[in-house]
Amino acid sequence: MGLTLWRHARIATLAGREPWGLIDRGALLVDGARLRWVGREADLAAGLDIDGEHELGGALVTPGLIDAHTHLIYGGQRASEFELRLQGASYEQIARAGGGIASTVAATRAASSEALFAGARGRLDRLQGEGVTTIEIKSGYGLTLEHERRCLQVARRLGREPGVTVCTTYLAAHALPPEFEGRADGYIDAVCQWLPLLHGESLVDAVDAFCEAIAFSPAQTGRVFEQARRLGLPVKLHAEQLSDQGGAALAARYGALSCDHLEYLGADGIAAMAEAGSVAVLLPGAFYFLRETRLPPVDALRRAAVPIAIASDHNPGTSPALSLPLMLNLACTFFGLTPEEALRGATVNAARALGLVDRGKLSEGLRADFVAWDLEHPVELAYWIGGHFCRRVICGGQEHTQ
Ligand code: DI6
Ligand code: FE
Repeated sequence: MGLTLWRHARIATLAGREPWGLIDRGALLVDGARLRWVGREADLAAGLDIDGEHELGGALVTPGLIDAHTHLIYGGQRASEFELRLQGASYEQIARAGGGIASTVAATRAASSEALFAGARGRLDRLQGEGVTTIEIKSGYGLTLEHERRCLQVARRLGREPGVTVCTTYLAAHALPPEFEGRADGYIDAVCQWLPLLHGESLVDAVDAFCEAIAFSPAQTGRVFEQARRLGLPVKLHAEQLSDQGGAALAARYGALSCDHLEYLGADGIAAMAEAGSVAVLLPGAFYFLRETRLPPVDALRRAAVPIAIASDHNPGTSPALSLPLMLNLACTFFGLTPEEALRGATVNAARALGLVDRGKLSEGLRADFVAWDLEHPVELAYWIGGHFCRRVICGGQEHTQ
C-alpha cells in the first residue's frame, strides 16, 4: 500500500509542548497503518509519490479516542433497575434483592455467544461512531470458567472486526457468583486456577479485580495479582470507588498499569501510584449515573504528576454510556479537568493505561488512528453536551464507515 495524504485539517496532535499540539492548516501523511509525517501542509516535502488524497475541509482532527475501561459484554440491560433507583431504591438494596450485577450474570450466562456478540457489537458501533478506535473490554459477568471464556472470546472476535483495536481484561474477580455464596476465598482459588487456562488460549491481555467492601478484599485481590505476576500479565484495579481499601497502593506494588474509579483515594495511594507510574482512570459516567458526591482527588493527582485518563466504564448497572466525548464533558464539569486534560485522558493517557506505546498522539511512526470532527476547536469536544460531531474515523490508516 502506498502513501495517502489527508489534507486541510486543524490537528490537535497532543504531541510536542504547544497547547493541544495544535497545527493549523495541517496534513497527515499515512503509510499503511502508520503515520509517516504530520505537520503544516506548507511544509510537506515535494516530490512524494502519493497514491490517494483526502480533503478534510478544515475539520478538526484528533487522535482516535481510546476507551480504557469498559464492561461491554453482557446479556440484557438494566433499565428497570434505573427506574427503581429513580423511585428511591439504592444500588446496594437492589443488589441485595438479587438485582444488580447478579441479574446481569444470570442474563449473560443464559445468552448464546452469538447474542452476546450481537449486543456488544451494537454498543461498540455506537462508541466507534463517537470516535473510539481502541477499546479495553473486561470479562466479569460470566463468573465460571466456561462463561468467562465465552465473554473473552467474544471480545477477541470484536477485535477482529474492522476499525478497532480491542484489549481484553480478565475480571472474574468482579462479584461473588451465587454458587460460591459464603465462600469468597474458594471462588478466588477458582479465579486463580482459570487464569492460566484462559491465558494459554491467548484470551487475556491484563488482569483486573473489584477491590471493595461489597466485593473482594485486598488480601483476595493480592492473590489474583500474584497469579497474574507468575504469568507475566499486567494488572489494573477497580480501587477506592466506594471506600478506601488501600487498593491503589496494593495495585501499585504490582506495578499496575492503572487504578480506576478512585473517588476515595488517599494520600498513600496517590504516592504509591506516582512511584509505580500507574495511570488514574477516572470514570465520570458511573459517578453521574449513581449520583455520587465524593470527588476523586484530582488536584492531588496533578501535584503528584499521576497521569489521568477518562473512560466510559460502560456497563449496564452504573454507566450505560455510549459516548466518550460526553464523558469528557462530565470529567470537566464534575471533576474539574481542563478540556485539554480530558482529551489527553481519552487518548495519550488512556493508551498508557493499556500499556500501548504506539498510539494516543499524532506523530511520525505512530499508528494512523485519527478522527475528523465537525468542530472548530478541540475545546468543543468537551463543551457540547451530546450532539454528534464525529465525521470520519480512520483506524490503522483505513477509513471506517458504519
Ligand atoms: N464497579 C462498577 O461500578 C461496576 N462494576 C464495578 O466493578 C458495576 C457493574 C454493574 O452494576 O453491573
Ligand atoms: Fe468498571
